[in-house]
Amino acid sequence: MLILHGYWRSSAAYRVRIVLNLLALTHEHKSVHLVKNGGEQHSVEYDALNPSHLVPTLEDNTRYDPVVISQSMAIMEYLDEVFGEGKLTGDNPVKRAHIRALAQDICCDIHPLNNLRVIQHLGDIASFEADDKAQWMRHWMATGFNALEKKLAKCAGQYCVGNELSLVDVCLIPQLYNAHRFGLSLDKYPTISAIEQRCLAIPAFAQALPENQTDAT
Ligand SMILES: N[C@@H](CCC(=O)N[C@@H](CS)C(=O)NCC(=O)O)C(=O)O
Repeated sequence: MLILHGYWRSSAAYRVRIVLNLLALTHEHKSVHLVKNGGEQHSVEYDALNPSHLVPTLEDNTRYDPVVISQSMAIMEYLDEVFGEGKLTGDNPVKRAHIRALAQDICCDIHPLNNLRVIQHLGDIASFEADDKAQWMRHWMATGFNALEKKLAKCAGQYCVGNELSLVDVCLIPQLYNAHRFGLSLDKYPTISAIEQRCLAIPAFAQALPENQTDAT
């Protein structure tokens, strides 16, 4: 059995849900509530699984030697390699590098600045209120999307890289969910917006939406 430890609103877990759906992999979902009781990611049980106290974490018990994997990019590449045909990651070294670079523009340069613990710390040390936090979120998303729009304008077809889905689309859609949540207009991003419409029309993406998860409140 594949077990995904995640949270409905976690964009990193949302990425992995999309890949599980695209590969038609049945899995058990274990909810780690990031807010309740100070955050279940800090519990002793979860610490034993992932001392980084971040979701997602994947357990793969289908193997002779069960494995525990953290980091959504590592999880997605593992799933694509083991259960898929490696198509989401690219079928040659140049394409793989290109896909990883664009995915990391989102996962490494935008998303960490939007993370819950960063926002909470800004409240603690700089007295950020809700509006300041939302402005911070929008600022870093806009900074990232300004560059991404230019890059995608050169390489997109139906999807971010040509006409086949890749991990770039998988990372983009959850980040756009956050953009809507924090009120960032996408008017300046026609390429990104068109890709969002196409991806959300695919059942694997729609089923992975936060609101469609059993732990959504
Ligand atoms: N680089 C990690 C990031 C994981 C991450 O930041 N997860 C967030 C939710 S999207 C989290 O667990 N936050 C908990 C916290 O900030 O306390 C990955 O891609 O898996």
